[in-house]
Amino acid sequence: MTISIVRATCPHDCPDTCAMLVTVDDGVATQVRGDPDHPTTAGVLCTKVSRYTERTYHKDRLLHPMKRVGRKGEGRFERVSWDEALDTIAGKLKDIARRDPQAIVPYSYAGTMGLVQGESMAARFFNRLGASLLDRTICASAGGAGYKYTLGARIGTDIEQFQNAKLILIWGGNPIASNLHFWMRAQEAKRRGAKLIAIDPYRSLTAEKCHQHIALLPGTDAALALGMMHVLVRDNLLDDDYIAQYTLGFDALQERLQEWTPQRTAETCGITVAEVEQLARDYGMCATQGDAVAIRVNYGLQRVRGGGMAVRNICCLPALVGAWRHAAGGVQLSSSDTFPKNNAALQRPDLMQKPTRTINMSTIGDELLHDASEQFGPKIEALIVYNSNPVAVAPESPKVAQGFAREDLFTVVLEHFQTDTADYADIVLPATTQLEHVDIHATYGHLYMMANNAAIAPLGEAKPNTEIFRLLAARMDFNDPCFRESDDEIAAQAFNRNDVRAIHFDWDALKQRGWQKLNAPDAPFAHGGFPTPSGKCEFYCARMQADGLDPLPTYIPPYESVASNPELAKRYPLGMISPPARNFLNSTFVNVKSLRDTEGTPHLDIHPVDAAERGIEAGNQVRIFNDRGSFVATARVTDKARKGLVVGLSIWWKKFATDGKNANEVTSQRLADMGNAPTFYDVLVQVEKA
Ligand SMILES: Nc1nc2c(c(=O)[nH]1)N[C@H]1C(S)=C(S)[C@@H](COP(=O)(O)OP(=O)(O)OC[C@H]3O[C@@H](n4cnc5c(=O)[nH]c(N)nc54)[C@H](O)[C@@H]3O)O[C@H]1N2
Ligand SMILES: Nc1nc2c(c(=O)[nH]1)N[C@H]1C(S)=C(S)[C@@H](COP(=O)(O)OP(=O)(O)OC[C@H]3O[C@@H](n4cnc5c(=O)[nH]c(N)nc54)[C@H](O)[C@@H]3O)O[C@H]1N2
Ligand code: SF4
Ligand SMILES: [Mo]
Repeated sequence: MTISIVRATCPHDCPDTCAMLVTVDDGVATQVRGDPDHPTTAGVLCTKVSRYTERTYHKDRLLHPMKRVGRKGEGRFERVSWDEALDTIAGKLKDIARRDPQAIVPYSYAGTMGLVQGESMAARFFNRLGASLLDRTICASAGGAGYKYTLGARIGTDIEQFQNAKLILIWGGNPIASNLHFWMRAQEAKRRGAKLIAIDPYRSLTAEKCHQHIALLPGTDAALALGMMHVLVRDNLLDDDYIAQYTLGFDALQERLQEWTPQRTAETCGITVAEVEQLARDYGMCATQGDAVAIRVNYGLQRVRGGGMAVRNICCLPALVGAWRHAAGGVQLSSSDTFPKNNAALQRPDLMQKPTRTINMSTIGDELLHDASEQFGPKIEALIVYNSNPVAVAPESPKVAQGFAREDLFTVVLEHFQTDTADYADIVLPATTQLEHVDIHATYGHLYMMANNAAIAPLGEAKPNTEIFRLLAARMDFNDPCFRESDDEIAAQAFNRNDVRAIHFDWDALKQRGWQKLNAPDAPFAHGGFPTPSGKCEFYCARMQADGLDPLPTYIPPYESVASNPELAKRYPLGMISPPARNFLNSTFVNVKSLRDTEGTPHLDIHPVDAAERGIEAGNQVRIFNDRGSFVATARVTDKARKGLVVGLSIWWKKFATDGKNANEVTSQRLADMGNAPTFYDVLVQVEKA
């Protein structure tokens, strides 16, 4: 018997990217726990990932390649050999590529956040093939764009500083569920006397535990930030010196803010004037007294039409009050641009022989149903899906499913499990999990480079994504030496050592140690130095103007809300949001029984008044519908959802849901103001007893 401890990294799409210690007993992983020495993990994993071995050794793991024998979507498959599977795929891709390789589309997201099992060998393969590019917009691109226009890059307050803040705004996020290790820091700040304010239309687990909860209408955050700025200027709660030295366009901003009186703000946001006034004064007073004020803004608020602008407006606040002067002040949406990733080496865009079109993953339903045209290019003939479950997670699912069901579409899915998407595949290929392969990680919530060692041998015939694309590359006669690189060789190139932040990066050492902090300053913008074209925080942004946007902070109302679309609201009077459930990670873990049992069945939180108007009682099955589709859930009558809003925690696999459908039946493919991003929480519905 040999027991060993292997250093690993949680691969999931979560800002925390925890350091894990895997106990391996005679080749079997028996336990996964958080590394007590890693400063942000602090020995704690969330419930989901503490069950990682349950997921890895799950009886339903895909263990060998399969080909479809039933109808698309039916889920009937038959085992084939790797040779047969790969020969079939290579034959088909060669045939399509002879006509036009752009008819082949990769579809992937962050099922694993690893830089190796994500976009390395896969990207090289598709670049060399000349396939369509994929615009990976499904999560964060609206907010990311708004953040970058204003501050220059996704760089923000270090999570390791938040415990020193005196006021923390938790804005559009539910960290108890989705950013646990930030919540641990916020709790510490609270113990040290900080005030926590949640800004969220829903009384989430987190909002419940903050000192104050401001339940604004979904999609109105941009207005709230404008109203706050109005009060800060009106009451002179400003850091004049910081504004003069490190910001651009203050006069124009001041002009714009005149119209955003607390009265108008309160009406737009569906809150009281006192809430607007007090929030702004708390923020401004705390900062001008010299204490650290920090904003943890999350992606929940940017899944609406004006989502990019909302994040942009919020990003203007810290500069106005000089919050960046403190290491514990400022704002954090994502830390990802602090990592100097070497995408040129990982992804080899130079292998692309000519420019190709880009397909937006957030409108995959429409894209799959598009015919060939001058403007669109060739009809999509093949889709290679890895690290994603689009049939469950992409908006307007009825169209997505219709697209995937096309008989003339060739679909390959690399997966751990027979997901809703895998049910539509022609060929399913078994992929390894994080315990079975090597990887290296950047993160979007802290500043450590993270290594993942393989703890156990691949289960069954599973192979890492990289190996699958290596084998396909060989069959396609792609001869560049990069197609023969090992996973370790790829990982060793992940960060750019010429960049001072990764100056200490050494893959062999990182594998041994597990993690290492980037060489980045504690307070990134204490003395300005914003990576914008002007070098300043841009209240006025010329790039936005060039991109056809308002160069100043403004409010863009939702596509679908009672105020912005009263005609539609006559038929569909309730807003609906579908944020993450605590025990799932997007659609991952829905098939792990212990976690699914904790979530119960798909449910819909509805306010007592809205429920009574519809004769709905707690526990009733209800149908949620609009012109796009419908799904069934169990009603929970609760004032956690504000009146006029229903909340369905997500993302259920359709096949585990009550009627084989989930919240994406009713979400739309309309895009946000920036980043070609989806608008999952910009939805009107009606609800009735099923
Ligand atoms: N357990 C768990 N953790 C996760 C995930 C998961 O599925 N489960 N998903 C991961 C992923 S992919 C991401 S992108 C991240 C972050 O994912 P986020 O989308 O930021 O999710 P949450 O942190 O749950 O925060 C969403 C909160 O925003 C609120 N919200 C919705 N609309 C609005 C609005 O218009 N304005 C405001 N102010 N609030 C609004 C919701 O009610 C909810 O409480 O979480 C990651 N972590
Ligand atoms: N209604 C609604 N829809 C949403 C959201 C919402 O809040 N509401 N959130 C959106 C957001 S923020 C996001 S990020 C997307 C997430 O959407 P996705 O990125 O599709 O995330 P998951 O649903 O977790 O699916 C990831 C899949 O990758 C697989 N996988 C994991 N590791 C590997 C690997 O190493 N190799 C291979 N081949 N496969 C692997 C997992 O088994 C899993 O099935 O969903 C979006 N959709
Ligand atoms: S999902 Fe997030 S909190 Fe849970 S172990 Fe992974 S990184 Fe940590
Ligand atoms: Mo996401």
